[in-house]
Amino acid sequence: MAYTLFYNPDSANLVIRFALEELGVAYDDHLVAGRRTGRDAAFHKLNPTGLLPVLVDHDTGQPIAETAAILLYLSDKHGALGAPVEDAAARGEYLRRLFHLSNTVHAYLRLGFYADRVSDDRTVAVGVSDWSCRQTLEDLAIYEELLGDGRPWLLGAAVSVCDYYLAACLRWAQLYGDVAPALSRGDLERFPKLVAMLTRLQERPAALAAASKEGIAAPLFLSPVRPAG
Ligand SMILES: N[C@@H](CCC(=O)N[C@@H](CS)C(=O)NCC(=O)O)C(=O)O
Repeated sequence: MAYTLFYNPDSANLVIRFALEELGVAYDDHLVAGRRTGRDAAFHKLNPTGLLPVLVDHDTGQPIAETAAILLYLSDKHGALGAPVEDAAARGEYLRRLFHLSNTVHAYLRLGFYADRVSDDRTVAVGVSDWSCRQTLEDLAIYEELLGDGRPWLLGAAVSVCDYYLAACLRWAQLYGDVAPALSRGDLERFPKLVAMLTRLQERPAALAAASKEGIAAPLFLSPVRPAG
């Protein structure tokens, strides 16, 4: 095995699994249940934040954490699903989108998912959740505009980790949240090019293979359903 993916079904590790399946590399996985506060000492040694995902690269024995860091690491190491350093223009575009997905889209959604952790006051939690939803809708308008030149994928002609990262965030936004899911299918209908991209992505064999390994049934990104359990 080249890698071990530490995971909890339908958590941020799902994005990494999409990338591993697209790359066709050999990996196994290790289930880590529960919330970060309850995770065991061995896991905290791999990632002191207690957060998933963690990917161990068996070439180095090193654990890598943080979704975007793992995606960048894999795309660089395997020369696919991203853009090479040598192509400065494409690389700049890749890094810009990947970092935005990580430090803005995913981060805002996390606030909405865990709004109950922000405050015990229900009114505050609802406000945080609503704010997270509004911010995400603003970001989706940017991605819709990006697809406006007819490109099939966010970075252009080829699918990339950015497509999967955005799609997974939108899946979770329709399913989870302490207060309420951030988005509905109706919200997504305002972005038809994005919907077309998600439709293509959720039919890819790698996407379906990754989902099935986490007990997730189709459809993956548009009107998804929660996995059982
Ligand atoms: N900044 C981290 C966030 C990852 C994250 O939110 N992980 C969630 C799973 S979706 C987690 O481990 N949550 C457990 C908890 O907060 O108790 C990343 O990008 O990887």
